Amino acid sequence: MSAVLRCGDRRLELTRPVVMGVLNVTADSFADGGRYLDLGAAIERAERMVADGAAIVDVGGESTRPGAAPVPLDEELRRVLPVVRHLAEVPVVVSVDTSKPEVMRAAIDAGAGLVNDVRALQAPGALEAVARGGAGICLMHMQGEPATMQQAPAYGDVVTEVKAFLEARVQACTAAGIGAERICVDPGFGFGKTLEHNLQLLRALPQLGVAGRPVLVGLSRKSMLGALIRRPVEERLAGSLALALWALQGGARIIRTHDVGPTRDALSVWTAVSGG
Ligand code: 7PJ
Repeated sequence: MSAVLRCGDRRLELTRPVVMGVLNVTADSFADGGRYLDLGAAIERAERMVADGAAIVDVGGESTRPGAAPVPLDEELRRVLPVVRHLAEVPVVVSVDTSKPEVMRAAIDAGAGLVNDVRALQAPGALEAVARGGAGICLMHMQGEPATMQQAPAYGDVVTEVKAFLEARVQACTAAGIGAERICVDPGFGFGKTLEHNLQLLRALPQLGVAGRPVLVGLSRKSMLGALIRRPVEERLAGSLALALWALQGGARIIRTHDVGPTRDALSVWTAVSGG
């Protein structure tokens, strides 16, 4: 597996795993909706995550949780751009969590080094926006759309299908001029998946680094943990850390989390034990 992810003019060294901190500038995200709509609060939160050891801060203006309402373009730009602009001055890779090519372009111009797209650049114009902007890209698998994806997820073989999708999207990217060194992939836990699908993907993580690209996982506080440990969102940290360690053992190199400090600690311990 390649140990570098190119993010615009920054290189993310992945010989050791890194943390991506989640910053939702939204009204309705399930874990922290409404808390960071104010610019000052968002920036304070981001700087805390950097101080706690985040290598990437993922700024999102539209919630993708099951059933969430779509956000108009203007509103998404208004939420995301000031935060991206501010963080561009901070030594961290700024990621923009969006599926809209206009938001990708504007965020890259404002200093974002990575695009995190739960629709894997399938919107018209999205491949071109990233290709031209020079940013890195996280390609995530999702079955269906957020509004309905958890109603009846179904696969023949979830691992084969997720892997084939990610391979096809890596190919689409390279064909559009996005160099492989700019790409990471993500099986998309909870995005059109039952608990059993998520568990199968976790067991198969070593196979999911398609084209030798680094694997990013988002497991933090997710409802699969609710199902496993029967605890509300605010009480899923220990479960999230257990999944993060499992994912590292399976080869994941970027851990997306709401809890940067504790996750960074878990990664540091894992890295020391694994001989890194
Ligand atoms: C993910 C994401 C994920 C990537 C969300 C939440 C729900 N992006 N955006 N991977 N999940 N790449 O924050 O738990 O798993 S939204």
